[in-house]
Amino acid sequence: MQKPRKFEGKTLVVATHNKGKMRELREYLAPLGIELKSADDYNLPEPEETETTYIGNAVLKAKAAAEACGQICLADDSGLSVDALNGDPGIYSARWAQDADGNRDFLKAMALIHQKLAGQDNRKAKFVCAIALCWPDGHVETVEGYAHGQVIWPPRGPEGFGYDPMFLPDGQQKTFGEMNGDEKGAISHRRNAIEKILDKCFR
Ligand code: ITT
Repeated sequence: MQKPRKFEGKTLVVATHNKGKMRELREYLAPLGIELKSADDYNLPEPEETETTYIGNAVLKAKAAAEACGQICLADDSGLSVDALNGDPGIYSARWAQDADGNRDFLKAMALIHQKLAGQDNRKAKFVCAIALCWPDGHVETVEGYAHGQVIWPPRGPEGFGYDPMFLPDGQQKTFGEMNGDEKGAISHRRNAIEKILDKCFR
C-alpha cells in the first residue's frame, strides 16, 4: 500500500457551503495554524452529488473544488444513517430536508424519520462523516468518522444544525442539539473524521 500523501501547503480550502459544518471544521482545524479559506472565498461550484456512498460524494466535491481553485481542498459528505430504515436518510440527509425550491426544513426531515419509524422499537442510528482531501493534480486521500447513538422524539435543543436535536449519542444525557460546540466536538462524527485525516496527512 502506498503511503498517504502529506499536506505541505500553507492554505487549505474547506469546500463546504454548509455553515454549520464550516463552523465545526474551522474549530477542529484551528490547531493546525494554517490559513483556512472557504467555498465563498473562491465562489466554488456546488456539484450534483451523484455518487452512492459518503466517500464517493466527498471525493466528488473535493475534486470539483480543487479543479476550480487550484488549491488543496477538503470536502465533507455526511449524514444520519438510521438502522431500522436501512441506513436512510444517509447520503440523502440534505435532500430529505429540501423542498422543490431548494429550501431546507430539518424539522420536517426529522418528523419524516419519526413517522417512518412508527411501530419500530429499534432506534439505533449513526452520524457518518466522510472527508476527502484533494490536491490540484487530482490526488485524493479519504477517511470516514462515526458517532453512534439513537434517534429520539421529540427533538431537543437549539444548538448545532441539521438533525442534531434528534440525535442522542450513546452514553450521553444530552442530544447534539443540547450540547455546546466543545461538548459535541469531543464526540462527533466530524471530529472523529478530522482526527483521522490529521493523523493520515497532517501529522
Ligand atoms: P456541502 O455539500 O456543501 O458540504 P451539504 O449540507 O449539502 O453541504 P451534505 O450533502 O453532506 O452537505 O449533507 C449532509 C446533511 O446531513 C447536512 O445538510 C445535515 O443536515 C446532515 N448532517 C451532517 N452532519 C451533521 C451534523 O453534525 N449534525 C446534524 N446534521 C448533520
